[in-house]
Amino acid sequence: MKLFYAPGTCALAPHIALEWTGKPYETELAELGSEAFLKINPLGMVPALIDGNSRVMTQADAILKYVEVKFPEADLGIHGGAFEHFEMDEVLAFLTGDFHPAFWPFFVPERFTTSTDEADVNAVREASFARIDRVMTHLDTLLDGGVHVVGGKRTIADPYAFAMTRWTANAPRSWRDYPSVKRFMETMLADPGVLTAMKAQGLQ
Ligand SMILES: N[C@@H](CCC(=O)N[C@@H](CS)C(=O)NCC(=O)O)C(=O)O
Repeated sequence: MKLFYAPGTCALAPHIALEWTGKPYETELAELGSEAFLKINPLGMVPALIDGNSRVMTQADAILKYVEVKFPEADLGIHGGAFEHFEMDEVLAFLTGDFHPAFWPFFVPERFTTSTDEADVNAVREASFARIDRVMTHLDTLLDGGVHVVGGKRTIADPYAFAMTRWTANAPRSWRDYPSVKRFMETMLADPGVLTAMKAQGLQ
């Protein structure tokens, strides 16, 4: 299994999940924007995963789910019935559809305006602060003083939330300003698998 990643991106999530499985895997640094990587993922984004001779798999939540299902012994899924599984899917949809996009105008504001005026670009970036605060506040509510995002246990949702919450380090309100998120992040930052994946990506 080979994971294509770029340091500190949402690809850190499947990297941690793979680490938690305890099974062997490889990683390859993707050169974002390069012709070579566009041949691997025409969308030009990480993460991407290849399992043996499989086609290239994309989309962070789908890749995380693949790792969960492929390695049941790692117990990275939710326990319970229909409602508990709904809660897991609800959280994954929130992380993919609400949380992640809140950061796009923060990181690449120039993509969200046709203006090249620096003040306009900065205005787009500033507009992202309220959206980021909104999703961080919701994550804080989901955590509710606990250290897992869903189901009261370790699941693929934890590294997904962790990888993206790190991005608030340079936002006006960082993860340290949300009490439950802070506790969650500090717990994750003490996890050996998280530390191994971070070190492999050159992060601290
Ligand atoms: N829908 C994709 C989005 C992935 C994504 O936005 N990846 C970012 C890094 S976190 C990326 O590769 N960006 C490169 C670019 O936009 O050029 C997913 O959930 O996997």
